[in-house]
Amino acid sequence: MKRAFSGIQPTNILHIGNYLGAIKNWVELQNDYACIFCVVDQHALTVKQDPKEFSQNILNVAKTYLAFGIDPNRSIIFRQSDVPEHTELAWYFNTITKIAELERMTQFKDKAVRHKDNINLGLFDYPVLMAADILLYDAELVPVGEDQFQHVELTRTIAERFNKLFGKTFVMPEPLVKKHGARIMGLDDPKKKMSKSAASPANYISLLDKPDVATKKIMRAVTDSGAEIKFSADRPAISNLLTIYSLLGNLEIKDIEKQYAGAGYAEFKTGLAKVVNNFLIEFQNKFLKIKDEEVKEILADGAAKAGALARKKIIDVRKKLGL
Ligand code: AQP
Repeated sequence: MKRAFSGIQPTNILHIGNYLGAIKNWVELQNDYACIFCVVDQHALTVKQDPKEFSQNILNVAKTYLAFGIDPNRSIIFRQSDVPEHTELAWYFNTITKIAELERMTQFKDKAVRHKDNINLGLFDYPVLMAADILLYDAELVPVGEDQFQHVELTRTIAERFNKLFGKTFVMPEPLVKKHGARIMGLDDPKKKMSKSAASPANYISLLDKPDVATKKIMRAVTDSGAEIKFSADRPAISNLLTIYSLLGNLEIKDIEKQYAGAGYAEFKTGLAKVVNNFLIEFQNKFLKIKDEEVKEILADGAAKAGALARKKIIDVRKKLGL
């Protein structure tokens, strides 16, 4: 069976964009791929974390995977810091990655603006660690949202370069970016993607938002000029809300447009809030039933399985490098 790898940073509680752009696709992939899903906690350290909150966020991300249907009996679920081969491989990749290549990464440029007081080396080097995450496991497929596409491209460049320099070692991974939901935009700024480390919680709908909080965020979401409920490239705000409505409500956009023909934003947003809250309540009911202890056991088991694969690979890499 071919292998797929993906991960999410525990920088906060996950949002509906993380679900629609990533986890939703992972659940289906389990039927056709041997999947490895990581909680990439070392990546998250590139942005300031409160240690206590961070520990709980790590468990919560794994719990989110489980609540959405990632099955630990079929897929490996583990955390990055439990398998030190990730950072070891990243170091080797650092020595063959060009600074100019990292300077082109849009996520770095974007985060450097948002986290002006903490533009650290780890933030700059993030894509190299991500390349190590993927290549360590010979993953053929990497399901991600659109924002991560550039990082997977760089991963391919690094794999190709290493293979050329030291002989065939790494499998060339393919990104899997789904057409719908790959880029859910911020509710407070539909020109930028929804992001869990955004400065304001009004940017995102967290998967653990209570219904009244989610409703408030939706009712206050930015709208475009013109009152029509119609999807269009030059109307990013309403198009984003329609996308969310369609994906969480399992409805075609054209049917939603028909339903709200002649209606105002308030009526449409009330309908959207209902759909979002139904989705959140169903998720939260499952999430809250999963105990921390249960998650810790699943992560330990996952680390043992991932660690065995990683050790085998790193031995080969060291040999190729002459170490
Ligand atoms: N807005 C989004 N729409 C669709 N997919 C998204 N993803 C993230 N935001 C959206 C996808 O979710 C996965 C997890 O991403 P991550 O946590 O590793 O980092 P990220 O891409 O930087 O996500 P965030 O939410 O913006 O987190 P922060 O604020 O911590 O950086 C990836 O597959 C991503 O594509």
